[in-house]
Amino acid sequence: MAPNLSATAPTGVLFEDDSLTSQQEIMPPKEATKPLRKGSKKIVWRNVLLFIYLHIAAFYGAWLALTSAKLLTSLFAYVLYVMGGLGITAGAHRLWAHKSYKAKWPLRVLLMLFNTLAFQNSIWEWSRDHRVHHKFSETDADPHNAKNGFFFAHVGWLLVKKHPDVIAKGKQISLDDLEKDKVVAFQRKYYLILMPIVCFIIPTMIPVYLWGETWSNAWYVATLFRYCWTLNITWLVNSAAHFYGAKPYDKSINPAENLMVAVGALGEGWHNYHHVFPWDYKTAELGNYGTNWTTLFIDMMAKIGWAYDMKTVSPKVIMQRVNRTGDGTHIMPSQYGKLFEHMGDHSHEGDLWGWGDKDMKEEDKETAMVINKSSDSDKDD
Ligand code: ST9
Ligand code: ZN
Ligand code: ZN
Repeated sequence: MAPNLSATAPTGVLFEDDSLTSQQEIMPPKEATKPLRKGSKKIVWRNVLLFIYLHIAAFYGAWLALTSAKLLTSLFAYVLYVMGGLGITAGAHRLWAHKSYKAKWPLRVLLMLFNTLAFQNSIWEWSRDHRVHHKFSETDADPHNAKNGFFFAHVGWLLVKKHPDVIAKGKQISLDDLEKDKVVAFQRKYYLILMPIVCFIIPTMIPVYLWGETWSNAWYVATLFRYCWTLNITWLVNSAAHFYGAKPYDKSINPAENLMVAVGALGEGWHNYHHVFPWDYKTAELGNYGTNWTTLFIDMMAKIGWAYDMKTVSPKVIMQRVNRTGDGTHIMPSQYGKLFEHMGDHSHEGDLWGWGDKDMKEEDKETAMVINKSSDSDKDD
């Protein structure tokens, strides 16, 4: 159909057959002039097929849980989800990627085993990619750059080759602490033996041998449904919590406060706070255990002395940041924030990956509150 043009001036690129538009005016949109993103869109078909199988099997497992599996098998799957989840949240995430607290060796071993149960690659690889995610957040160097869309941030990034920037920029991040940790090194070295045993074989055998479950129910419910569920909940932190929610701490970034994700991900949905203060062991401002089981777990471990030097941000520094860059949705009364308006600014500029980032300001270290402080923590941070 011919366009109905009332004006005589050329209209620019409205219709491809617009006779009033000269060829010179038909410029490709700016985006299209960019070179194609090298590497990152090369599909890895092995992963695509494995994830399709996993998701179909997980749906079948959910159906079996409702129709034929023993209640104990479903409860077992739930407990495994929480254990594997803690291996990611309290382990790979808050302990190893962000150094937001320290753990004695028994807790590190426990978290390493929990982490292996979740099979999200070795702690070393997970932490490296996660530091890169924080330090170069939402750029091509971010492994699951949410600017590429919800699907890419959720799972798409695991189905394609990495963007060259991820690898180049990733090499700039210090991993010395992870190299030195013997528990991390052990898991990395034996990952391909440990992971199948801990994530797939033992969870399938326990229901069969301990309470007479069928192999099929054990495999599809306790193993594949539970694994797929834990993966998707984790991925929601990268997808949903980078798209939906309020931004009380920094409105200029995409990570947001997402209650639904926080509940499912054992406290990891308070993502606006977490990207602003990645070295806070609570990954949230308030110590609300109901929406943050991981904080409850770490605090319990601190009670028996296995967790210590838990770093958190002082209310004064938080309110300064809320006043300066928040979107106005912070739950504290605004007058409370105003009290701190003139107190100077100790909050972070630029992205940090966590405690010990070379760009972390000394004054931020000094104003941090350290809970359950160890006597040797000064030389050891
Ligand atoms: C999984 C991980 O699901 C999920 C992580 C989610 C993170 C969430 C964070 C949110 C906050 C925490 C919330 C937790 C909530 C938990 C709730 C729980 C209830 N820097 O990797 P390659 C080098 S995993 C520097 O093969 P390709 C690398 O060393 C699921 N260098 O890249 C290597 O060098 P060399 C199961 C880097 O070929 C080379 O590059 N696992 C970096 O592009 C090639 O490395 C899978 O599905 C870096 N950052 O392949 C496996 N990265 O050769 C998926 C790489 O010298 N992965 N390098 O050794 C793969 O198959 C591949 O990695 C790929 C990319 C296809 C994705
Ligand atoms: Zn994030
Ligand atoms: Zn993080």
